[in-house]
Amino acid sequence: MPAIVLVGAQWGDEGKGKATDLLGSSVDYVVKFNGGNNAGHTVVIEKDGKREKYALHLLPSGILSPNCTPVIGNGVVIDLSVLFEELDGLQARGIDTSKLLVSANAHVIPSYNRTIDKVTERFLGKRRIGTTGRGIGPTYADKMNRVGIRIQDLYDEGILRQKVEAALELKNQILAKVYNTRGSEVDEVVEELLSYAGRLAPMVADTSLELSRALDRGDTVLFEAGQATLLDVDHGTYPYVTSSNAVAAGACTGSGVPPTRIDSVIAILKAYTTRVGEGPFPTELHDDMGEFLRKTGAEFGVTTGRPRRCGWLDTVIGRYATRINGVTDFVITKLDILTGLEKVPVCVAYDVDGVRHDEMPVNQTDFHHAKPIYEELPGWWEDISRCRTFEDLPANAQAYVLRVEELIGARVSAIGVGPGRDEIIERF
Ligand code: 2SA
Ligand code: GDP
Ligand code: MG
Repeated sequence: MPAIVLVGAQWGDEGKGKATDLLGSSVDYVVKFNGGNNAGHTVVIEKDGKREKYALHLLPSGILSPNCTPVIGNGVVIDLSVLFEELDGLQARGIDTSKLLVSANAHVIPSYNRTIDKVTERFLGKRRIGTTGRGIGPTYADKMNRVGIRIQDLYDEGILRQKVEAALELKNQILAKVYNTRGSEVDEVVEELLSYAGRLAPMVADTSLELSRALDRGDTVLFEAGQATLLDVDHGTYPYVTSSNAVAAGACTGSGVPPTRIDSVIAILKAYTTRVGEGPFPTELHDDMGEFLRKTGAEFGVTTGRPRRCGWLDTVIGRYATRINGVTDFVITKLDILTGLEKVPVCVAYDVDGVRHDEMPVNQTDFHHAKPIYEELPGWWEDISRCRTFEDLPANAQAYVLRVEELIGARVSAIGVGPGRDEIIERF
């Protein structure tokens, strides 16, 4: 399987980082193709007999696998201060980061876009999106408006200055007049961006060409999505989405590798559902059960520490993820968190103002009104964290996986039973 895309099936934090890290040892390249340091992946690795935890934001999870070349593709937006902070942090822990490649076409998050992200959210008040405040939306908006700053601009000071001047002319006025906030100085912004250019230079590459040659050689390339299907700007719960294409198709535009070269799509589906930020969430639990999932599943944001909203598994969303991403295989994560429940409810369809919907409503107003229709599956009490084959699982846990597989319409090839690298069941 030379080109594999890995995506989140729900609203993110499904455990993509762990899945990528797991595959990382057998792949040659791991490519981040969308988003930026709004992402947060936790990877737990056994090192010298001890469990070590790594939180990654901007860097692809493949950076933790020694033989893997990590790539930041053209579809990513890069906060350079965060990039070097993350690299320094990993180097201090003995991780070799020297193979990292960064696309010359990727966009840079200038400091003024972080300011705009934060003040816009404050201004929106109740209508806010609940962004991570990392400047993601304003930077993608600049890209589409054709006023964005790209990595390659750091090596042409004249162009860089022109772009910053043009951007600030408008943005400083908006900041002052609408938000009553001080703007940025052109010189300061240019100077800060140029200060990274030297250290970045050896990493800058034509990553599309590099990946094309890698695939020609028969190397294995893993494309790792940030965020997830329902946070995708086109196919998610708009406007409560991120500003990039987090679905499998985004791997092509975000890396410069064409669709005809993609061989398989793996979607990560958490055994229940979580969401951070605002927006509709039909199976959300506001009771003790929601608190149980948050506590047992340690559902707090890796980037901002925000408590995640929690609810039951929604297989309407799972089916939608199968269709939109062309999923060939699912990995169900965190099945261990559901241990100890008498019944495990699974949403199979929605009731929208008295009408049953088996598929994701195309109209967002309908989705906001969707009430889950549940099927209750029998639970299990046995600790499953040491199970390593499907047959090791208690009968009711097996039945849960098989029913979910039927409802989402694609094969479940692996099941997570704990956060560790080895706490996984592979099904062939
Ligand atoms: P943004 O900052 O413009 O991308 O925010 C827009 C929406 O996208 C959601 N979003 C996320 N949802 C889940 N996890 C994310 N990353 C961190 C993590 C979250 C954290 O992996 O733990 O630490 O808070 C992520 N990034 C963006 C966001 O909540 C908005 O709804
Ligand atoms: P990502 O954004 O999709 O990479 O996911 P996050 O890293 O933000 O959140 C997933 C969390 O679940 C991390 O803390 C992982 O260590 C943890 N995790 C992943 N798979 C499993 C699993 O099967 N069981 C348990 N208990 N934890 C898991
Ligand atoms: Mg995350």
